[in-house]
Amino acid sequence: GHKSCILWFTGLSGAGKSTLANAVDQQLHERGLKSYVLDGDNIRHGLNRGLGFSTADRKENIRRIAEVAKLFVDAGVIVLTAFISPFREDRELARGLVEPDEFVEIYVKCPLEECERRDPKGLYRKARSGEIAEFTGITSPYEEPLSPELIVESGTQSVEESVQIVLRYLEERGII
Ligand code: GGZ
Repeated sequence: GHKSCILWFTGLSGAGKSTLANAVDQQLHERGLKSYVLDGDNIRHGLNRGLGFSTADRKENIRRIAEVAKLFVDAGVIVLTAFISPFREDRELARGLVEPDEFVEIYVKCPLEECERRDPKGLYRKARSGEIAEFTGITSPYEEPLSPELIVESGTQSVEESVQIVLRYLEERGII
């Protein structure tokens, strides 16, 4: 068996949050555990369609995601959320919705320069040219976590290494 919890991935666009969350999800699945990934693909295109990237919309985006994540915990699932979630206040709100031992904040830390160098979707280039306004790290803030449960250095570590760090932590904590 396992304890249900929220694995809250936070970090810049292109840091690798979704990639890591999905890789961890796959490992949990292989161990027969019930888990589910919430990310832009299933939330920003559905429930939160209509929300943009102003501060107010990002806060509402994260608030709804946190409430949905709490429902997954109630349902006995390990839920992995992969959103920039740039504001400390909003991440703390999410943390406050569940028991202290049910929230694991994972900072997917990658230098802005590296995210911008990778620029998988060409969004940083568009942000620099002014084609996209309020882009995180360029023209909109990212507040680094002050005391996350885990920091994963995605600029220097492989996805496999990062997955192992997350799984080892969950084992040590008795979550899985
Ligand atoms: C940041 C943006 C923006 C702006 C579109 N700023 O790399 P991606 O493409 O796939 O991930 C980014 C995603 C961020 O959505 P989140 O819901 O995670 O953001 S937040 O938690 O701040 O609400 C990026 C894309 O959407 N994107 N415009 N202006 N990222």
